[in-house]
Amino acid sequence: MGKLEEIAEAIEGGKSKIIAGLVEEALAEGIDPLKILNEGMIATMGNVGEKFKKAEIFVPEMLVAARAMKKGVEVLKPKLAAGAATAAGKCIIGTVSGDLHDIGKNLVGMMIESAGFEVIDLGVDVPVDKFIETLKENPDTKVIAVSALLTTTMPAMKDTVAAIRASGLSGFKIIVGGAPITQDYASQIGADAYAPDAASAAVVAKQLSAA
Ligand code: B1M
Repeated sequence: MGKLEEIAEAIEGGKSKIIAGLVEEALAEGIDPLKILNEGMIATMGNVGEKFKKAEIFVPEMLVAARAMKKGVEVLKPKLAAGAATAAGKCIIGTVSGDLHDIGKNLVGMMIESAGFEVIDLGVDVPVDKFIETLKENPDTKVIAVSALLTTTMPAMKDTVAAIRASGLSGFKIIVGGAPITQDYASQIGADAYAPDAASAAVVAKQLSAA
């Protein structure tokens, strides 16, 4: 079995204790960190989601897989976020109210940080008021990044964008993303940009903050 398959199997089986070692071994074998992330980890979470949809596994299995993935990402982080250098400004990031998914949001935060931003991570299940309060405390914020993973929390994303606009605060751009989010939806709710994945979120953040 190849190292990526071993990583995938360990994540799917929620083997948090061995995942860090496997990722280190993969890096030592010279496997590209992005390949480990995309093929060994993100693709595996897709499989986990499919199995959940078919009721082959349940929430506890999804949870332990997520924990294992986080442990693996910790090992990859210094490799993926190696480029942090220039001061691009502040970015406030969070997953919307009612939504507890944070792996994608954490990856987005990590890539935005490596693009030179100071990232203020509000975590998951972030009430609209928290975004606005943090924005008031950090008037030099350049980017607000809002994540949602559930179709049922897409309305919370819409409310978040609307409330930020209604606050009258300005000088920043809003980027949205997450599995159920599309460019169309982003435009519909008045976000400045949509990004399909963490790497493009960092590129878009940089472009918008320079505009
Ligand atoms: Co949940 N879950 N989950 N879950 N979960 C999904 C999302 C689901 C698709 C599974 C499925 O049914 N196939 C499904 C949603 C269905 C839908 O809405 N249509 C689902 C469900 C139903 C649920 C619960 C309702 C289950 C239940 O309780 N019955 C429940 C909801 C809890 C809540 O939030 N209130 C729930 C709970 C959980 C756990 C807590 C157990 C766990 C999350 C743990 C954690 O995050 N700490 C979990 C997990 C692990 C998943 C799956 C399996 C994996 C998610 C993940 O981490 N993917 C997921 C299935 C799937 O995604 N295929 C699923 C890897 C990650 C890297 O990808 O987050 O998509 P992702 O991020 C991507 C892009 O989306 C993008 O960049 C990242 C890649 O580079 N991106 C952005 C994300 N945010 C962005 C922001 C941006 C730009 C890009 O700009 C700001």
